[in-house]
Formats: sequence, structure tokens, C-alpha cells
Amino acid sequence: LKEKFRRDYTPTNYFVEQVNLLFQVFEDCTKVSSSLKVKRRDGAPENAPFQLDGEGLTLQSLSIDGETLPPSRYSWVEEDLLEISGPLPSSFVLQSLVTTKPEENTQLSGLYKSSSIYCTQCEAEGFRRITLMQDRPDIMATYEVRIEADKESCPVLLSNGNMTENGDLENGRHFATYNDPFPKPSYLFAMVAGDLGFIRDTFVTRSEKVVALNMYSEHNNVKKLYHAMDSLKKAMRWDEETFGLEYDLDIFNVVAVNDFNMGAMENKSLNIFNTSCVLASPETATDADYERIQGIIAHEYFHNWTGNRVTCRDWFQLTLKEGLTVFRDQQFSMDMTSAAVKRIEDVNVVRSMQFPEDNGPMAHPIRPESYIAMDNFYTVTVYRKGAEVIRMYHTLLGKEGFRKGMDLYFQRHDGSAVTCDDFRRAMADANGVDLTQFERWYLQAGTPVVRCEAKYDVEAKRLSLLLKQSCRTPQGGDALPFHMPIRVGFLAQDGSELLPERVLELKEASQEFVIENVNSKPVLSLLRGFSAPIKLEYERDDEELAFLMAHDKDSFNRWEAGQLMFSRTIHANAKAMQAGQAMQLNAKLVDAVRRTLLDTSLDKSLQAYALTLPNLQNLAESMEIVDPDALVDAYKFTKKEIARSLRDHLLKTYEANLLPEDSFRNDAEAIGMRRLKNVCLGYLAALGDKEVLDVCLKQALTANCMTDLVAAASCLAANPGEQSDKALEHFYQQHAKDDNLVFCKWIAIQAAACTDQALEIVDKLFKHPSFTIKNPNICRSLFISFAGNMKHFHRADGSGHRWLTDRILELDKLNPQTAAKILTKLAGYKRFDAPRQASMKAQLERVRNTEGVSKDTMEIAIRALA
Ligand code: HT7
Ligand code: ZN
Repeated sequence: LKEKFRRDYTPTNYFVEQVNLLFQVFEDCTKVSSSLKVKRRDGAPENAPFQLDGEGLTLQSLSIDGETLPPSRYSWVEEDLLEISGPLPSSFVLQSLVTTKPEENTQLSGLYKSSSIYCTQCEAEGFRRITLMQDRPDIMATYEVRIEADKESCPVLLSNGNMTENGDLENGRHFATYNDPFPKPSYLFAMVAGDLGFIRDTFVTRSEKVVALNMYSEHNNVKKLYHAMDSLKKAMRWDEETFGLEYDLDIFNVVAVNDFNMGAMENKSLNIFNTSCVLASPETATDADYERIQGIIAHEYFHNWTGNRVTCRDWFQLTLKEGLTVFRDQQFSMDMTSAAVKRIEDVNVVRSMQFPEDNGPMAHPIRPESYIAMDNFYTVTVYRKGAEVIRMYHTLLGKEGFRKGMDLYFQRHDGSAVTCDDFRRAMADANGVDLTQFERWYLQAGTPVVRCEAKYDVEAKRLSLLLKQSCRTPQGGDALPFHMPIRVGFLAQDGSELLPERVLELKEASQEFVIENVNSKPVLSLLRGFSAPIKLEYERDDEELAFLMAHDKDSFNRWEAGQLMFSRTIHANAKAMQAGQAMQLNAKLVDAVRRTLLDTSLDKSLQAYALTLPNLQNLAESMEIVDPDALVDAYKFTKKEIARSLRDHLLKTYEANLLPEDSFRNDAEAIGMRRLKNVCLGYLAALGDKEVLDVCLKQALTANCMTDLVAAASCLAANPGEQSDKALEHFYQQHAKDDNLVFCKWIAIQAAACTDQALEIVDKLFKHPSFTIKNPNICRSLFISFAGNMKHFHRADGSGHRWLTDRILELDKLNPQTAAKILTKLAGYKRFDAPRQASMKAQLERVRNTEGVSKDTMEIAIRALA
């Protein structure tokens, strides 16, 4: 296993500037002929060897400037690295012919077959599995591609850029050629060949260029592409209006495939999508799916500028494009839907997924220092914390300042492969500010903790805020202080804003901010909008929290106050559980929940989120030692007791938000109503009596959309019995049986259900005739959902851990990327109590000691055990 380090970056001696490819697709194998126009870099030695990446290729021939290279001139210096010895001309053409077998490629990296569709996935290092190439992002070349295939089975032939020619060939075959004028790194290459249906539309850019928009899928799914098309047009317009960024080619294609390791891929003008991130109809996709699809379509489109036009110099810089593009898609979604709701959802992801990663053995800075398998570093830290870091530039510099920085970034770097430092420099230079210290966000892992102490001097009318920051690095040392914005609001006793909101720039380990002329003691609203990815500590009682819940003008902090109240009660109950004492429900909490439930003036989506308990991952994060039994029992108790106290109100709110079954709407109001109604249903289901379970069953059987079906079925899956059996059978027969994506939902609901039969259920699902380990969506639905089933995945006897590890080892033989991702669910073992630690560790050791485990999965096991 070879570890690569950020500090070792060196430019190559030669660079490929033009790539010509010929794909000859046949039933059982594909021939790839490539012709690379290569140049020696100025100053590089004449006798420097030329190195090319190649993985799993059958090399048939190799020539330079038309002359076959004798085997003495080249050798595999590493398993996946071919070296051609020097001296070589200062410019030459290298031709190669390789054969690959896409039908046998189960890793889904390189050229592979998904159902009957040939497609490619090249990020991060998949292009080398297609042909020999300098497969690194700082090699940017123009591409010309010719695809030849059987016309009947592959009527659609696509690659990047514009189609330049097409026509028929002998033996029922045909061809198409493509030219992409924009130099790009190999990871953005794509080709598709298959029998696809499509929808077409156009977009007129603000400089009046007409862009052809095409979306492709298997024929039976074409009608589910319209939401994605609509989202794409919105994203194109938004990027013009917000960042002045226009689309640069005449065509933009999206292709949906069933088998995909991630959500989607931003290949230049030929985005390839996991069907789960593009197909939507009310019967098959939830409201959350609709929003996610809109966000991912936008994300991949936005990459055209942040990723493609300006790309990464090396893979350590991944957050340069991913953090920035996630930030951009978040801003887009905030503008398209509700800013507050979107912010709550995004912060929930950071807290429940990124904070645990930052607090475990996989912790890494947003710009990692080393990797063994790059695919393991497409993490919530690089993406989500990376986006929070970009958001901090936005908060520190303001909207206009951020835009100036973006403009300068494109002005300086369009068409090149750059670093996170280049981005930071553009932000600093465009605004004339010093962002030197800000680099620490790229250098140091770990979640900073900020403690706030406030003092108010009545006589002097002076408010002083003392902010102290600390952060433990994964190595156990203290991190250097970060530069971070803390947005603060000051509330008067009547709930109005006593002073205008401020952004405090915290840079020191301990820093005092003094504010003069404060007429009365304010209630502080700290870290509004979650202005920095930190854990805030500030002491306040439940009354003050209830005050903020009622009055804070920052919707995020209103929600946050409620979450704090919920967490306190649940944590207190978990402690009581552990001490063998009775659990209790805090009356102030019930009052606050009642007020929220009865406040019909609230936006219903926000009302629903205000009523939703913090998720278990989030709650576990603030436990010293995670005790899944105590935590889950305390969570269930708290939910059930709230439901018992407010049963009638919950039922009334549920009924008041029922929409007519015969007409489906997905406007913001209808989405809010469903969200609120289903939160109420969730509480009621916690009671588990016949009356409420009948309500759930009725909803499951009569639902006119997937949102309502999933909500009701989830409630019932956690309450095994007659109603649950009926609902799940209905779900399967009417919806899941013939639709892969709905089948995934059906599995996920059952795998996540906290019941005594959980492990037996997941094992049965694994043996279900429609389960296939070859499809990543199905694997994730079963394995990741089960790993989130806190009590039963973490059974103290280790059976859950063992079961999942058996599956991971099986999957690793086919798809290492997905297997490695699932193994991360065992990595945080040090956070658990002794028996669970021992059991998780034993499974990680088992993986480490298994012969033939992939480098992806091995890297996770090694890092977790380090
Ligand atoms: N940039 C894309 C990353 C991606 C990927 C990475 C590794 C293996 C498979 C992959 N598929 C897509 C997706 C994105 O962030 O936009
Ligand atoms: Zn991305």
C-alpha cells in the first residue's frame, strides 16, 4: 500500500495536450485506441522518462510517432504505472491500443456496464482503467472521441462536447465523433453508449446563446426526468444572476444510470447521474428527494465553473471544487426554497455526520495531508465542512466582497488547475484583507469548541463578551486558534432587537469584545445561522431557551433553542437510565412543544423542524461514552411522553394538515403541510396503540405520494404487528416490486426500524430475491440504514457488527469503493462503551487480517485501528 503526501507534489516532466480516442464497443470486450499528443516541459531533462497510469488494462500495442516501441523501452515500474525510458523528443505522439471488459467491471470505476448501458466514471482515478494516461488533474488536454457500437443495442452514443459527425458502418454498427474544445483533466472525460430514451429542452443564456439540454434514462423512466430538467434551467439562470457565470457550450447532457458509486458526476457537458439523484415522480420520490435532486442537478451544473473551468492541481485540493460547489448549491437551494429550512437541514448534516468524523480516527483537515485510496477522501469533511469554510469567507467578506473574490479567482485562474491557497489569495486580494490565519481551517482537523461568557455592567451600560476557543487535533495536541466569524444578535426583554446584529471576528484563543451604550441587559443570540462549524458552549436556563424559541428573529437560532431543550431532556434521561433511576419529562419542554404545535402563524416546514427531536447521531456526539441502549431508550421515552401529554393536539394538527387524496400538490405550502402532519404522526406512532397505528395504516394504504407512504410505513415498521405487515406488503406489491429506487426505500425503512427483530429482518432482506449486492443503491439502503439503527447495529453481543462485516468483506471483492464507505461505520469505536469497543475493534482487525482486501477498505481498517 502506497501512501501519497500533499507535500510531495511535483509537476510532470511531460504533459499531454491533446487526446484522441477511439472506442470500439463489442458484446464481450471494448477496444480503446488512443493517441496522445505529448510535450516535454521547458527545462525538463531530455532523457527524462515518461510515466503513464494504467490499471487492469490489456496492452496490445504501443508506439511513438508511428514507430512501435520495443518492450525494452517500457516497463511497469509500479503495479499501475508504466514508464517509457528516455530520451524522448520534445514533442511526440504516443499511440496505444488496449482492451477492457466493461461487462466484468463491478467496481464501477472506468468503463463499465450498468444494466444495458455502457458508461464511464473517471473521478478520481478511473481514466487509467480505460486507457494509458497521465491520470492527474493538473494535466489538462483537449479531447476528440470516436465511438463505434452496434446500432440496435446502442443507438445513443455520447461523449463530452459537441457531436461533429455520425453515420452508419458495416455489420449493423454505427459511429459518432465528439470534440470538446475546453482543455480538461482526464477525470472529467465521459462516454455513454446504450439504448436510452430522452427529453429535450433549451436554455437561452443571457448573452442569447441557445443551449440544447438533453436528459437521458432507460425508456421506462423518461417521464421522471422533468423535475431534473426544470431544476437545471433554474440553476443555469441562478448562476448567471448570482455569480455572472454563463454556460459555455452549445449542449448539456445528463444521463441516468442505475449503478453508480456516488450521487452524480460533473463530466464536461455530459453529467452522469445515479438514477436516485435525478428521477422523480410523486409516486416514487419524496419531497426530500425532489429537493435533493434539485440540489444535485445544480451542484453538478455549478461544477462547470467551479471544478471544470478552474480545476484542482492535485487531489489534496479536492475541497477547492467540492466545498465551493456545495456552498453554491446550498445558496441556490436557499434561494429556491426556504433559506431557514435549508440551513437547518445542512447544519443537521454537519453535526450528525461531519462532527463525528472529525472526532474519530478518520478525522482529517478539509485539505488532507495524505491518502492511500483517493476515493476514501470524498468525505463529509471535504464536502460539508469545506462548504462551511467557504461560507465563513462569505460571512467575513459579505455578499459583495465574496463576489469580488470569485470574480478575481476566475479572472486569474480560468483554464488552469490550482490550489486552495490560490482561492484564499483571490478572496484576500479582491478585498484587501489579510486571510493568512484563515489557512488553519485547511491545515487542522477537529471541531473547535467556543466558550462564551457575557458580562453586563448596568452602570456603565457596557456589555462584554469573552470568547475562548480550543480544539483538540486528532493527534491529541492543541490546534492553533482559528479565524472565525461569530454572528451575534442582542434581544431586549420584549423580544425586539436591542442592537443591530454583529459579526465578531474571533482570532485569538481568548478574546474580549466590548460593546458600549447597551441600554439594558440583552438576551444573546449567538452563532446565528451557525456562522462557524464549531461547538458553542454558553450557559443558559430553559426559560431563556424558551424566550429565544419564541422571539429570536434568526429562524435558525429559534430552532436551535428548541433543539437544545430537547437534547437536555434526552441526555438527562439517558443518565437516569444508566443510574437505574426513573426517566422524566421536563414540564417546560412540554409547554414549549405545545406552544410550537399550537402556533398556526408559523411557517409549517419550520414548525415541523421545531417539533423534530435531534437525531440520534447528533445526540450521541455530545455523550462522553456512547451508550446506545440508554440513549435510544431515553429518546423513545421522551418522544412517547411528549406524545402522551399532547396526544389530542397532535391528532388535531395531523388532521388539520391532511391534503385531499385525489389531487397531489408539491408547492411549498403542501410540502410544509405534509412535513408537519408527518412529524405529528411520528409522535403519535411512538404511543403504539391500536388507534394511532390504524391512522398510520390508513395513511399508508391511501397515500397519494411517496412522502406520505414512507412516513406512514416508517412509523409502522417500528411497531411490528398486523398493521405493519399490511402496510409493508402493500408498499412492496403496489410500489416497490417493479421499481428499483422504491425497492431501496422499502429496504431502508425496515433496516432502520428499531425493533427487537432488526437483525433478523436485515438478514431476510439481504436474502430477498430482488436484493443484489452489485447495485450500490441497494447496498447502501440496507447496510447504511442498518448501521444507523443505533440500538440494534450496536447490540452488545456484537452480532450487528459481525453481520455487517461479513457483508463488507463480500462486497469488497466486487466494489471496494462502496465497501470502504460502509466500513467507516465501524471506525468510531473508541467513542463507545467497553464491550462495543471490543466488538467493533475485533471486526476491524478481522478486515485488516483478511487476505486480498482492497486498498480502499484496507486503508479504512488501518486508519481506524491506528
Ligand atoms: N465530483 C464527483 C465525485 C464523484 C466520485 C468520486 C469518487 C468515486 C466516484 C465518484 N462519482 C462522483 C461528484 C460531485 O461531488 O459532484
Ligand atoms: Zn461535487
